[in-house]
Amino acid sequence: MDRTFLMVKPDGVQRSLVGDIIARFEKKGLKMVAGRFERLPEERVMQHYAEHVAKPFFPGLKAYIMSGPCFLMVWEGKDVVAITRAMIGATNPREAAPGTIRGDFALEIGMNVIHGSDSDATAEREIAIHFQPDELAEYRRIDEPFLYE
Ligand code: DAT
Ligand code: MG
Repeated sequence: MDRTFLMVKPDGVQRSLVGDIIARFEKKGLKMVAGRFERLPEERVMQHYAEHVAKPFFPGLKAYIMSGPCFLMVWEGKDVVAITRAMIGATNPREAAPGTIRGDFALEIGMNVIHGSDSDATAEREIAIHFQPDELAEYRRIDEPFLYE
């Protein structure tokens, strides 16, 4: 089954949005297979945002992402990367469509509530940065026969 790495950022945690965000993915039919509440160490922030370290916004992004605990998750489902990116919405919450997480819950690009992997390759890389293989649970959702045809 396809997997992705999702992370509620410190603003989402501070604003008590973790439950609402998890509920959206659960109700969609996706399956959470790992979760951890954690303030990210600098080393993993640098690995996670390797593609952005040289950009002008990176110092602000790093300070923000380390400013408080995040909620880190791995989710499974068919086409889970594309589905969750669509549910998360555009990077800039001002441009994110209503009904998306960023469209409904945020105003600023520098505090956009949630991270989601943008491809299968990125997902594999990000899951490996943040989780050990034995932290991913294997189980069936009891409603799977009514989710997949
Ligand atoms: P996404 O999180 O939608 O995958 P991204 O990978 O391009 O977006 O950027 C990672 C994060 O960096 C993004 O969620 C918010 C921040 N960011 C991106 N572009 C920015 C900008 N122009 N100014 C401030 N922060 C930015
Ligand atoms: Mg990205």
